[in-house]
Amino acid sequence: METLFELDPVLPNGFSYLPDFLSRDEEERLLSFVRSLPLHPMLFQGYEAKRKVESYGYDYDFASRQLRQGKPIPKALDWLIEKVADHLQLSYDQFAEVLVSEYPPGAVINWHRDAPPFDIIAGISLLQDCTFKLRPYDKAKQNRKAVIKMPVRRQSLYVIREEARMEWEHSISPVESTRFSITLRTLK
Ligand SMILES: O=C(O)CCC(=O)C(=O)O
Repeated sequence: METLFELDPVLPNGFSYLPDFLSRDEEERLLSFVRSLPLHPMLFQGYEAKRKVESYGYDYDFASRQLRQGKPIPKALDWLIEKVADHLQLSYDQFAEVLVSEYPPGAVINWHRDAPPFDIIAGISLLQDCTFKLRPYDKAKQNRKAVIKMPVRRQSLYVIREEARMEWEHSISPVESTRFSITLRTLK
């Protein structure tokens, strides 16, 4: 049975959530930057998703399953990377990939675990809240109904690592109006 935790979800180990990670001014600053980027539709296994993306630092190619060197990480994001690194007691340099995503109304991200080369994932939400879902990763498809749903607010930070990274998968339900996210990833 699906479970909706509105206030105090029992989250998997390794998943953490910090609402109000950004101030309204910081969010505005990031929004003007991401809106200026030439984002392109996400391609996955030959299909064009509704969401648009651009990756920096490294770029994981889902067709060849290879990590490629990507465009340089924009300097305009340095302060954000420093802020997340400070919060997680990591160094700036550990964040190897920055992915900017735009979810137009109705866009989703389907169930997945992140690509194998990546380790910690830190996600910052902009402009619009979303419903974030987690479920145990179960290749045998026995236990796929045990879904945790939680609201992830604009200006918040979530972090996925360890058990939540390896033994759980996540997805986002269709958004009602445009949402942007910036996800930072370390390498294994
Ligand atoms: O937009 C988000 O916060 C989720 C992004 C995500 O799951 C991904 O890029 O793999």
